[in-house]
Amino acid sequence: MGGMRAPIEERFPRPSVMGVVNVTPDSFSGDGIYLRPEAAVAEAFRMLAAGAAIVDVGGESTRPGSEGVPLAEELRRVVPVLEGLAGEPVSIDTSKAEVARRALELGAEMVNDVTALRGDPELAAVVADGGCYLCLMHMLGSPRTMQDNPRYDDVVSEVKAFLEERLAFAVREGVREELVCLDPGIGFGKTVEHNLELVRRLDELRAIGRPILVGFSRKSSLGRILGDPSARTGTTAASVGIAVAAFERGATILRAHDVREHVEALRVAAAVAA
Ligand code: HH2
Repeated sequence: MGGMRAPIEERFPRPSVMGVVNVTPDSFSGDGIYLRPEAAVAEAFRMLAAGAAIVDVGGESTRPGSEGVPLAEELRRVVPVLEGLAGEPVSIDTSKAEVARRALELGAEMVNDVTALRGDPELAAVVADGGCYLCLMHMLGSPRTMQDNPRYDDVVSEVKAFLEERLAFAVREGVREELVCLDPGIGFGKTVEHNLELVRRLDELRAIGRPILVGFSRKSSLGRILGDPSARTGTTAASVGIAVAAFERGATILRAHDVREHVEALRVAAAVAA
């Protein structure tokens, strides 16, 4: 599991794109075409060739309303894909310690846990022992119920306090702080206005001092902003637009399905910022 890793902001300079590889039958974004491992691996290689800094492999859908998936099924989905991506930069999107352990053995360099180490009491130790990168994400409630009327007094300060607390927890459990990035969890217990407010005031999350990952790609808020109140997904162009807005407000890693479009747009936005 390879020595001391560089700080996450060195390994993933701003902006870096994380490509989404969902090995699930039921992803919200309708991209669950990768249940065949060869198809998922081929798509991941296309993303890397298009400029993704890392690909995020997930075998459990976390879309609104979804239930969890048993350990054996999650392993059955992701292990062949991880094997096919040996030697490539891979993140494992899981909240299960055993899935993370297998993924790290197979060369994954990041654990992306949408429960921010609340889901499985063993996961913190797996990450600490593996010396891998870690993404801690905010979620209100659980995927089954999170979109049932989410409420905050101030969404940004509540998400910030949560991420600070989970970061402190991870460090107490032995995770090196410089390996951690933080994520506001777009769509995870948030209305359209909550999601927009989190991007608008991203500087307040940056003030925690850790790189920020934003995953707004194809999420339903984008379709709703474009005028469809019952939208379940967003378009590529809308995804790119919000990714550039997030980058300009300090985001470091952008999690995206349409990698080439994001890489090109962000490269131009970064040239303006330079
Ligand atoms: N969003 C999804 C899944 N994992 N991880 C992080 N860190 N941030 C996110 O915003 C995030 C995430 C949901 O999107 P997707 O993977 O496209 O869909 P599904 O969970 O339905 O497979």
